[in-house]
Amino acid sequence: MKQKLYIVSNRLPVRAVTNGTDGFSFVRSEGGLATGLNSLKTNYEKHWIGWPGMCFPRKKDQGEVRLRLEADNLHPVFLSQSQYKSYYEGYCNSTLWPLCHYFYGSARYQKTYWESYQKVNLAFAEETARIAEKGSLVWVQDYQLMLVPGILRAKRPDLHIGFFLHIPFPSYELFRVLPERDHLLRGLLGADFIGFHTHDYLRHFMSSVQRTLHLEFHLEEIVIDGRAVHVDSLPMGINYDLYHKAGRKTAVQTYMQEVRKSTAGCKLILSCDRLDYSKGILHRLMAFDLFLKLHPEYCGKVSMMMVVVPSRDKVEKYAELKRKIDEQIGEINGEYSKLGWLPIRYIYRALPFEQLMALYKLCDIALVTPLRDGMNLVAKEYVAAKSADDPGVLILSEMAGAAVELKDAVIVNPNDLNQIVNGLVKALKMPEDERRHRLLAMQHIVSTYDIRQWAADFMKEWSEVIERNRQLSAK
Ligand code: GDG
Repeated sequence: MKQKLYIVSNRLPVRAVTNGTDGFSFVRSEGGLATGLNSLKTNYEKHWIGWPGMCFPRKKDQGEVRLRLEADNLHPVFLSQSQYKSYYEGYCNSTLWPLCHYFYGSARYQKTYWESYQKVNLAFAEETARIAEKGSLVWVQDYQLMLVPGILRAKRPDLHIGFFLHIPFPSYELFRVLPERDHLLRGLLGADFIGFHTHDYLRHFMSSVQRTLHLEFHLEEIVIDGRAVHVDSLPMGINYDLYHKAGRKTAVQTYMQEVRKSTAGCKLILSCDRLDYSKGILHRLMAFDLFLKLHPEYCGKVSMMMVVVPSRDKVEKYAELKRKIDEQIGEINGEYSKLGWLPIRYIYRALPFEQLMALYKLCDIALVTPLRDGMNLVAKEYVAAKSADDPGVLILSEMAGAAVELKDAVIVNPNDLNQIVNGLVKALKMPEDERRHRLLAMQHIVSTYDIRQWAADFMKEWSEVIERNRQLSAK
């Protein structure tokens, strides 16, 4: 019989959408995580616990949603509108997110946010405790659910608990600012194994544990309540083949031709992110403005293809960012446009996969300049999508976790607009041989350590930790 693996994440890999006036249906929203975990399907029977993407106030609807989802091993946790506001928009995205991305001054502290975060984490842990089979594996994901491992361990000590943090773990000097720092750390330490994207995040976590909880650690192991918690850095990868082979799809080629028709003779720069201040979109726009000012020879010859995917736009900071982006694009286009040439083409919506792939394939440069980013998968996807016969250049912020692996990108500090401008000029002038050499070196890394390898490594290391703990407790 297959071992059961329960994945607990804020969202299920499907989301409910309203259908007409009363009904609803489910759309799959497969991200990288779902793909990586699907590759483990031969070894485990997978179950997923998470929010179905919509609030269902009526008990009758909740019952129906549960019935329909459970047929696919998906287990919903329902949130009320007010929980969505205070837990998700509140503690998750107005307190933890800005703090972990070094936007200390933007973090909001409200008692109701924290109370709601605790309640929702409890609800996720209770649902997991209710359905998980004895002795099975529970893999909790990300900053929305940092208390779940601790609650679950208290309720169900028979379970094996893993945790992966997808965003940066900030330095102790920032983390200590959180009034609830002890609770969050103790929550995380309920896991047997905790993974981070980079070694730096891991170090920050270790020093927070040591200085906040005064626990000792040896190498990558912390001892708490007579139990060992192991930590490691495992940079998340992508489904390399999916992106590398995307250009063969007819739909992708058709979109490429369409875009090419209206941008002939122009070098294209890709800018693609969720709407988020951590992604450095405003700095990127300022840098592009400066680039056009300092290098008028490129006017009419270079365009930026800017895709911004709506996200958290009910949070005031995000709504304000959207307004500023719109304004700045308007100003740049107003100032530099010529008949037949637009400096920035702007799309504010998520593109279908094939259209995004057409942009990855067509753009000569990807400008990925977050001010902070746990990893940044767009950088890896762009590298995978390009090919040796048309080698693109990746300009990458040193503040993205991806910069640890992608050393052959043109690395810039996103706070220095001149570095971005120089990066653009360097990329535009780079000889084809050098572009190819850099691309192939990065493709080697991204294809070797892909999402399947990441998931498999996490599971392997976690099972070794479980085995060691078993032997320790048998002594
Ligand atoms: C968090 C961390 C970490 C983007 N535009 C479109 C679209 N996308 C897809 C990309 C990519 C994903 O969204 C974005 O992933 P990122 O990693 O860049 O950023 P976050 O959403 O902030 O993710 C991050 C990640 O978790 C994983 O651990 O890397 O640091 O913040 O896959 O392809 N997809 C479609 N249309 C778009 O217009 N279809």
